[in-house]
Order: sequence, then structure tokens, then C-alpha cells
Amino acid sequence: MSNYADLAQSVIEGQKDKVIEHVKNLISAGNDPMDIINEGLIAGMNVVGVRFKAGDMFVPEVLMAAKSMAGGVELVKPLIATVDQKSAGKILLGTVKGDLHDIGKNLVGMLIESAGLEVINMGVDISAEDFVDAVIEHEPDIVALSALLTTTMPAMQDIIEILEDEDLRDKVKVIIGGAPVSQEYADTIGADGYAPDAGSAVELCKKLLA
Ligand code: B1M
Repeated sequence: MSNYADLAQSVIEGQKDKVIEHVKNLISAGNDPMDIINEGLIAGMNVVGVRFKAGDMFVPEVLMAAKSMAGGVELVKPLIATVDQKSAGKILLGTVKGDLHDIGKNLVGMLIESAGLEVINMGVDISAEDFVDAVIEHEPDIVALSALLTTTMPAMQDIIEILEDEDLRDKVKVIIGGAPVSQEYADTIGADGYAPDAGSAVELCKKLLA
């Protein structure tokens, strides 16, 4: 038997095999996939964040935790109910330049996809120029930007400014998210919306596409 506390603890310890075992047990026991993510995997990663900040954990340990969390998310992914419909919109998603954090961004992408929207996930450390080239190539409805560092947040503004310079800004909506980002920041840089978590990002996309 496994519980959410065991799962969170295995994420904190970066024990991928144990994370996978607990996730499998929790799935078999009929637990809700989103609860497994929120109450087990994210709960563990939140503790990692606190210890990292306090200097009680270091980058290699945080990376192990991140990899074990990603292993758990992969198992849960197929269980998130997917709305079976023709794509109702195209979302271009990426983490901004200088920023390598991708766990939250990938969760956002996974849930948006589950809602029946098409997601083009560009990855991490994406320059403003590459976002703009991708907007020209893929013609998305929404550009979704993630940043986890206060130092990389300004890259979101750069992207909006370059989209304006290239006369593309009125062709796409821009939404932003990530731990240091806020609605106030979205308003300051002229983004079309901000979402605090993956579930809200889905709602925001649907609202902007309606
Ligand atoms: Co980094 N890191 N990290 N890190 N890391 C943070 C973000 C930090 C808060 C830790 C801390 O000090 N407490 C801190 C940032 C401080 C700041 O700027 N305010 C920090 C730092 C300082 C750094 C380095 C600079 C450390 C160093 O090298 N000295 C370095 C920077 C590297 C770089 O990016 N250039 C670094 C490196 C790393 C690792 C590589 C080791 C690893 C990343 C691995 C990976 O992503 N593949 C890592 C990790 C794992 C973290 C913490 C511990 C966890 C992040 C995470 O995955 N959370 C993090 C502390 C924390 O956040 N508590 C920390 C789980 C995830 C589900 O949540 O990403 O917040 P989150 O995503 C949420 C929401 O934010 C939202 O929805 C998601 C799901 O609900 N969301 C969106 C995210 N994007 C969205 C987009 C949307 C909408 C919602 O619309 C478009």
C-alpha cells in the first residue's frame, strides 16, 4: 500500500524507482490522477523548493527529485481524461530564454492537450526570436510562456515587444505563468492573461478561444 505522503517523500529523496512504485500502487488503488499529481508529486517538489532555498538541498539532489517527479507524471499522463474532439485551438508553449525549468510547463501542456487543444511544446531556454519564428511557422492561437526565475521574467516582455514589432501581436494571444509571475505582472507587460497553475491555464485558454 502507498499513500500521498510516501510518494511525496520519495520525490524529496529523488528515488525514481520508489516514486514509480508508489504511483503504480496509488493508480491501482483507484486514486484520482490529478490528486496523485497535486497531493503526492507536487507536494514533494514543494518541500524540495523550501529545502533548496534554505541551502539544505543542492542542485544535483534537486535534479534527482525533478527526474523522479517526471517519471511519476509520465505514468499518470495516459490516465488524464482526454477530450476527444477536433482541436479547438493551437497553443505554442515554451519556457523563456535563460530558464531551464520545465516540469510545471510540461504539466500545463499535458492538461491543455487533455482538454482537446493542440500543443506545440518548444521546450526550455527559448529565445524571443525563436518564439516569433514559431508563431510565423505554426500560426498558433495562443503563445503560452513559462518562467520560474525572477531573472527570466523580463524575457516575457521581450517576446511581447518583438511580436508587436513584427506586427504579429494582434494575431495571437499571449498568456504567462510560473511561480514568480502574477496577474499584476501580466498586466504590466500587456499579456492577455495569467494562470497560477496548470488547471487554470486550461480554463484561461478555453476562455481566450471562446
Ligand atoms: Co530551480 N529554482 N534553479 N531548479 N527550482 C526554483 C524556481 C527556486 C524558486 C528555488 C528556490 O530558491 N526556492 C529558485 C528561483 C528563485 C527566483 O528566481 N525567484 C530556483 C533557482 C535559484 C535555480 C537556479 C538559479 C539554481 C542555481 O543553479 N544556483 C538554477 C537555474 C537554472 C536555469 O533555469 N537557468 C535552477 C535549477 C534547477 C534544476 C535544474 C536543478 C531543477 C529544474 C529541473 C527541471 O525543471 N527539469 C530546479 C527545480 C526542480 C526547482 C524547484 C525546486 C521546483 C520547480 C518545479 O518543478 N516545481 C523550484 C522551487 C519551487 O518552485 N518550489 C526552483 C513543480 C512544478 C509543478 O511547479 O514549476 O511552479 P511550477 O509550475 C506550476 C505553476 O508555476 C504553473 O503551473 C505549474 C503546475 O501547477 N505554471 C504555469 C508554470 N508554468 C506555467 C505557464 C502557464 C501557466 C501556469 O501558462 C503559460
